[in-house]
Amino acid sequence: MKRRDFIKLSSFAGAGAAVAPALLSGCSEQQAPGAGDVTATPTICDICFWRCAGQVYKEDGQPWKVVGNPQDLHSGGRLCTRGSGGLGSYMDPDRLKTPLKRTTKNGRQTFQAISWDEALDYIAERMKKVATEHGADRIALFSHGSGGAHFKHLMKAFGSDTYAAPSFAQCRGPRDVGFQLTYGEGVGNPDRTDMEHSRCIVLIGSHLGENLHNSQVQTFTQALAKGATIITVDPRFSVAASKSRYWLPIKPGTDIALLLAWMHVLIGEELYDRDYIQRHAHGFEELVRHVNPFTPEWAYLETGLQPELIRETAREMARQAPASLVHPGRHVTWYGDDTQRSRAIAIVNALLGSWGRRGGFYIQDRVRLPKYPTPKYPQAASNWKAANRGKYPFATMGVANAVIDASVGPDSHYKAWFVYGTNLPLTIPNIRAKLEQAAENLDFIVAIDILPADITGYADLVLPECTYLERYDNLRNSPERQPSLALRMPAFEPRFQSKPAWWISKQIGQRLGLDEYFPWNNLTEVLDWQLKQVGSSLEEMQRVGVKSFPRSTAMYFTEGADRKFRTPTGKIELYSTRLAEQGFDPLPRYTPPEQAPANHYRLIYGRIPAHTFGRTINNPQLFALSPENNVWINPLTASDWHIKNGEYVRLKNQDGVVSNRIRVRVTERIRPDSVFMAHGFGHTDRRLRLAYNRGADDASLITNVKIDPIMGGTGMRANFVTFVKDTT
Ligand SMILES: Nc1nc2c(c(=O)[nH]1)N[C@H]1C(S)=C(S)[C@@H](COP(=O)(O)OP(=O)(O)OC[C@H]3O[C@@H](n4cnc5c(=O)[nH]c(N)nc54)[C@H](O)[C@@H]3O)O[C@H]1N2
Ligand SMILES: Nc1nc2c(c(=O)[nH]1)N[C@H]1C(S)=C(S)[C@@H](COP(=O)(O)OP(=O)(O)OC[C@H]3O[C@@H](n4cnc5c(=O)[nH]c(N)nc54)[C@H](O)[C@@H]3O)O[C@H]1N2
Ligand code: SF4
Ligand SMILES: [Mo]
Repeated sequence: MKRRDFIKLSSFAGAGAAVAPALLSGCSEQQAPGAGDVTATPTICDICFWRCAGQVYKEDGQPWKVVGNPQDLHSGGRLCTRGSGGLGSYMDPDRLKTPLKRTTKNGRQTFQAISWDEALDYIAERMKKVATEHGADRIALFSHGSGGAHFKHLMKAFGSDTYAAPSFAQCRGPRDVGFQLTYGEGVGNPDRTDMEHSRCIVLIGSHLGENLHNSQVQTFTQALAKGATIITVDPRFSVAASKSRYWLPIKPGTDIALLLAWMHVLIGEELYDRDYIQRHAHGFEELVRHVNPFTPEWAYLETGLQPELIRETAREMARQAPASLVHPGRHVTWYGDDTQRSRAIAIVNALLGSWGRRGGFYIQDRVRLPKYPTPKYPQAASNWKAANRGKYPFATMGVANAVIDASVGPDSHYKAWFVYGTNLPLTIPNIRAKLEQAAENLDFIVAIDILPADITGYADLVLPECTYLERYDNLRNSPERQPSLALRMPAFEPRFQSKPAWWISKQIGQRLGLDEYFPWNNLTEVLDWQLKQVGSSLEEMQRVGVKSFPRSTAMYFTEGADRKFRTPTGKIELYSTRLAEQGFDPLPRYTPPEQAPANHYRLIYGRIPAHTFGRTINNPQLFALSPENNVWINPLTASDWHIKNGEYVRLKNQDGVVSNRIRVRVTERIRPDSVFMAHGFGHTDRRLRLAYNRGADDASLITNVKIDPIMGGTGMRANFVTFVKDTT
């Protein structure tokens, strides 16, 4: 037996038992909803990370519904499908109920329920042991989601400065770095696209409408209603493509060729914003020379897009500029040259003069909210850069895959992990073998989750956090159009023995002698103190939930004025001096994608409106909407393989990995050379009684991973699949 087997089945969960999804009858049978004693409690949705403010309605103390807070400009006062199903996360009967400790029973590893005191004492003891034997810096934190901030604070206070979020190296890292290199600042969260005022929007991949980042979809819809031109570049006829004037069904992986050809047209036909470029840009001459060979005719051979279509779309972008933007995308770790693609997107936007302009990209602002005073953190002996071992010089935070690499083997840099709210086995491609190896030699792994998610099977200790509807968290203070603060507070008592992240981290901190970093009894004291510094109070926020503040900066650049950008040249760097310095291509280079092996199809994946990754599949409300994913196959492909609509198949990738069974959707909406599936399905932990074994997991098929040398991102779209008829 290995030191750590992946535990799929707890000794006390009824394996595989079916649960009726209709758990949420909500209010009593006799009366209409809302007829009883109704209360509303402010919250911030945590079903994804857009963080819309909402109100939780209870009737006679019973859960009724969660809806948007009308005062919240950040969300347009509305929640999306998933956010409206938030009660399902609270009500889920499969939630983690007590702290769990790995133990061996009759020669088999399993989890045993233990008390909070036992769990917290154990963790503090193990942390001290690692600190004594190796150094406090040898503990890494993986985190996604608001509660992670409390663990980040704990880790820093303890002397560890390794923090990695898959939302960087598996998601938006390349675009943040690409824009940072070009403009000296990133796109931000929420993305600073000024779509409500745009007259032309170009979407490269970004499948808004299926990607349901709430207010972004709303501003996109506003632009549509005002007659903006939408140009969607996607090998799939996405929902956004169906709303577009131009759909460019590009050959996957060739977007940089298209972007270079657009630059060629904008420059060659003198359609770019000459004044903007002269005033703000560095390296225009180099760019002119660089894009000279990349004609639309050249790009046609790469992308399969007609030269006239490339010219016409470039002209349309320029016609509407500067209220014209190429959306930077969000999940952009596709082909391993993603920072270069993001740079190319940034450069097209510069040629259009849209950065800092109305209808392009606005300047974000936020509330100047002071931090609650605690002592300075100790200097950690090493930080996440140690895990990168000199690679990925432009990573701006821990690269999750590099931290995992540095946790494998007896001489590994890291000796212990905290994993908060991130489901590594389904999130980082081709990672299971490494997770097992890391688990073999790490001193301990603690997982903090609300569900027995797949990652918990690798942990020594699993801590049940309460859901967002049962806890306080830090205030939302997102950089955006209109600065605002929003409060998340408990609408319900925590179910079972679950506890909030702030409480867990404080308890561990106290056991480590770090009391001075937690000089309060309850997070409410911190929130109240902070709010009072900006003229509000916890009492006020408990009433209103959201409070807007005036902007302290202009929303757009001052027309005709110079500006200093935070780049080495102080200009928008079309030619990146920083990339050149480190030996990378200073201007975006196109690398043709790998070709499919015979009878294989490129695997592409994305979102569906009803779910957020894998985190909502077991949510009874959202499961009812969409219990499994399907694979989109073009009718030509389906007929070659004699596959019928609705039939189940398995997908087999170029390395022989076979997926779970997945239902086929035969549709013209996908190119014949590709197949498409939604990410997040195919869970492997039986304790997730709804999600277990439903649908297929795209991550398991992504064994060819293209690492971006600039920032460490994991390019995931270099994989191909063929079909295995399902006989079960
Ligand atoms: N409902 C819902 N919404 C979500 C999320 C969720 O889980 N559920 N997650 C949120 C998060 S964290 C993120 S990062 C975003 C991600 O959402 P996006 O940033 O929009 O993600 P993409 O990878 O662009 O989206 C996939 C699209 O890219 C297309 N595509 C595939 N290959 C190529 C190619 O080579 N070229 C081009 N041009 N297109 C290609 C696919 O067909 C698909 O339509 O969504 C957010 N919104
Ligand atoms: N193959 C493939 N891989 C991908 C993607 C893809 O499309 N395909 N998308 C990528 C993208 S864009 C991103 S952003 C990442 C995201 O990947 P992750 O960071 O892993 O995010 P989630 O999948 O949402 O994982 C959430 C985990 O948090 C737990 N959780 C939910 N709510 C809470 C809570 O309140 N408290 C705690 N403690 N835990 C909670 C859930 O049960 C789940 O285990 O994945 C990336 N990886
Ligand atoms: S976009 Fe939807 S799921 Fe995400 S925070 Fe907003 S309401 Fe919640
Ligand atoms: Mo993401």
